[in-house]
Parts: sequence; structure tokens; C-alpha cells
Amino acid sequence: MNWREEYSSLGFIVVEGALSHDLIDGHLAEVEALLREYGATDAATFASLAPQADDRLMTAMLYLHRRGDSAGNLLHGPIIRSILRQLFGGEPSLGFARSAFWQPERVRAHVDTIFRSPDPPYSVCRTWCALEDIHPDSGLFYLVPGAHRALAPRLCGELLSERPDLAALFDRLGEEPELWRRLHNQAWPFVSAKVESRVKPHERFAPQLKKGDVVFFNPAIAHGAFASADPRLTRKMMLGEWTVKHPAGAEYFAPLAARAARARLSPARKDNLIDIRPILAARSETR
Ligand SMILES: O=C(O)CCC(=O)C(=O)O
Ligand SMILES: [Fe+2]
Repeated sequence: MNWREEYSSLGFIVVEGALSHDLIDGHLAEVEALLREYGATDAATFASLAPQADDRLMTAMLYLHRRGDSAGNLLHGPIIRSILRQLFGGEPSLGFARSAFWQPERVRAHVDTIFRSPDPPYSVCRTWCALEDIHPDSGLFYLVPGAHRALAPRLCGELLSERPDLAALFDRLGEEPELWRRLHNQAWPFVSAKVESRVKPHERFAPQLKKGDVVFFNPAIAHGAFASADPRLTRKMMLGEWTVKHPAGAEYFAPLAARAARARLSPARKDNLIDIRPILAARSETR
């Protein structure tokens, strides 16, 4: 199986040694300085940041990743770019990015989106980059292989039949792609409650990651993170979300950054949504 087939059937690939250790070290120094500015010096102080400070930190973090030399060079390095270019069949564009030093609480199994096609060409991809050798007790990131095909489309079907309000929004996406974010936010509690309950413990696969390794994953795959078993441990990682670059040069921004930047940037974002209704229809016919 080549890596594209693997990505297609499992929903993710792990690329070892994709990032330069020197660039990682430079980036870690920038992130550490930013965290310190916000008073986050360990897992406890990080977890107890007030929501507003946390929002501000995340926005500053995003700008550090868009502007910072080390982060820029890391994220836009040749291996990441080349893999994304091949997945997308076009130039990748960074939607959002953040780095974190700790994973104090577990992240329940979830999908980042059920509204994207699990099939090529991929409209969106996330990169989970290990910025140190990840300690097994530090709150491992896990994925559920194949769940982007087995689970996400089914949840989408359930959502559309159980929630007429959301189905109405879904139907408008073709003409108004910017509704995607609203649909995503409104659907989130419904979807995430279902995912955790349907994913069995033995289905959660946590790759052992070393500094510089990168997991590329389809955000429709079920994934999450275990809780850290030892609050003294760090889990240094950098996350990025990528979409294929839009010809008009429109930028894709996460809502957090969009809120902060609304005054300056026109929200002329066009999501490269793929209509997954034919896929759902084809699947239900074969069942
Ligand atoms: O912190 C983690 O490992 C979870 C990350 C996650 O949910 C994501 O990358 O979409
Ligand atoms: Fe996620």
C-alpha cells in the first residue's frame, strides 16, 4: 500500500523525521516565551488560564505561527508541503496553527468535521507535529483507523435526518459556503456526544512519536488525547490545519482569529467543501 492509499483507507499517515530539530528548537524558544508572557509555566498554570486570557493567548499563538520565522519554516518545510500538495492536487494554505507544551486533561474522542468528504481530493488535512520525543504518560494523541469512512458519514446521515434545522443549513452550503462554520459549531455538541460513545477503547491507536515526526490526518477521522498520567511531563506538539489554496487568494481563518481580525480582514473565505451527499446516497444503497 502506498502512502496515499494508506491515508485514504486509514485516514492518517505518520511521517517520521519530517522536521528539522534545529528549527524545532528555535520554535520551542518562541513558544515558551509567549507562554511565559501569559503566565503559563507548567501544566497547572496553563490549565487555569482564565477564558479571556486563553482566547488572547490562542490568537497570539496563531499569529506567531503565521509570522514567526521558525514556525513558518517548520510548517512550510519541504516534506509537509510536498505531501499536502500531493493530497490536495494544489497548493496548501495554512488555516490555523498552535503549539502546546502540556496535555493535562483528556480530549474526548471527536471528529473535527463530518461535513467533508472522506475521499480524494482531500479538502482539508491536519498535521500533528511532535516537537519532542513524546512520553507515553504525557497524554498521547490517538486516532481511530478507518473511522473517517466507517463512522463520520453515518453521523452526518444521522445528523441530517434527526436535525432538520441543521439539514436546512447543510442544503444551503452549495450557494453559501461561508455557512460551513455555523453549521460546524451548531452540530458540534450533537456529533461529539455520539463519537465518544461509539468508539471502543481498543480501537484507539496512539502512534509512538519522536521529535520531528508528523501525523497527517483527515479531520473526519475520530481522534482525541488521553489524559496525562504525570503533571510534571510535557507533551510538546504543534498542530496545523490546511486547506487547498483558493485561486482567488481568499484566506481561511479559524473563528478565533477571524473574531480578532474581523476589523482588518474581509471574510471573503470560500471553503472548498465537497458535497458528500452523493457519497451518503451511494452508501445507503449498498447497505
Ligand atoms: O491535543 C490533542 O492531541 C488533540 C488534538 C486534536 O484534537 C486535533 O488535532 O484536532
Ligand atoms: Fe481534533
